[in-house]
Amino acid sequence: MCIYISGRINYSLASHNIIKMAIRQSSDMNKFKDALRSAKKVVFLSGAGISAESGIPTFRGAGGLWRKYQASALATPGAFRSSPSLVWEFYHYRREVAAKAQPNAGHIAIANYESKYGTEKEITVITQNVDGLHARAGTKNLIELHGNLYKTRCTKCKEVLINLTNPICAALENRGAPDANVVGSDIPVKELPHCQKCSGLLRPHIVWFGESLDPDILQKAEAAMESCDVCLVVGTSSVVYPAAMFAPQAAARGATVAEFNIEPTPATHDFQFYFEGPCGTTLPTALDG
Ligand code: BV8
Ligand code: ZN
Repeated sequence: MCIYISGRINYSLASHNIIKMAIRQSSDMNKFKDALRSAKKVVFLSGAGISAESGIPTFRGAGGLWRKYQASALATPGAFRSSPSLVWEFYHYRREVAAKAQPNAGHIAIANYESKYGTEKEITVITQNVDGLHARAGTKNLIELHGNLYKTRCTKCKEVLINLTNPICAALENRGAPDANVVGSDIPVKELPHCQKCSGLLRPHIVWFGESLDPDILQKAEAAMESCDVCLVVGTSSVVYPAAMFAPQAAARGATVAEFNIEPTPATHDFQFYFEGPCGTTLPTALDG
């Protein structure tokens, strides 16, 4: 059976699958483990996929919707300006989901690897996730690129605080239901979380789309990426910048990069190693010494 693609190039479906299979085949795990054993500086770069097996929906997977919204449509300053109530319901829901979730074998394998080799190697975990599961698994040297669900920032005095209370304010009690048939969000602004110091409206201390990352955090992450020998890219679709640039740049300067994902990503061809499968299974194998 032939398929025609633009430019009237046609190739058999069979060869199409062979090409895909070639990309999709997992790499030689023993070869990767040799490279990891001799590494002095190791970086883990994680995305939503590492928390998928903890029951936290990823952005682009089936669970990427809350009510009728794409998560990325709510994670913007514009959404917060136009409906702080809706955005707070969204984050309240995610705080509740993450609080009930447990770190999975992938998070734990990374934390155990750090405690076992952290004295002889420089090990850094850079995460795009805001769910706090790496820290709860025991990871110490952690860079949270995009903030954390359990931190708030005052929109007036900019104070950043850790806030673990659930619900974060009385008005959010029993709110945040993800069902598509829940319409609207009408919590008056005065009942949303406010700053104890200056009574300014609080927002999640999270980097939204269109917002710059904290320069110090970005600098720390870039320094780790520029000097690592081995980088393990775990559970990320590699489509959100600047995080999506990090691993391809490391591979381009000669670092050994291994991708752990359930499917290839736009960056897979940049990397020497690709291990297909849930990272709760593949990471413990890769990190067991
Ligand atoms: C910036 C916090 C400079 C929020 C996040 C137009 C205007 C402004 C900016 C832009 C623009 N166009 C492009 C940009 C840049 C933009 C961007 O990259 N957009 C993309 C969509 C093209 N970036 C930004 O805005 C960044 N800031 O550029 O500042 C600037 C400033 C002003 C103007 C211009 C530039 C800020 C980006 C940070 C946004 N905040 N998170 C929140 O969480 O609520 S990003 C958020 O999405 C995540 O943190 C993560 O980074 C990203 C999601 O990606 P993933 O984590 O990879 O998750 P995803 O679901 O996509 O993929 C999951 C993967 O796991 C899949 O590959 C799947 O196969 C795999 N998987 C699933 N299960 C498993 C698994 N793998 C292994 N095991 C499993 N079990
Ligand atoms: Zn304040």
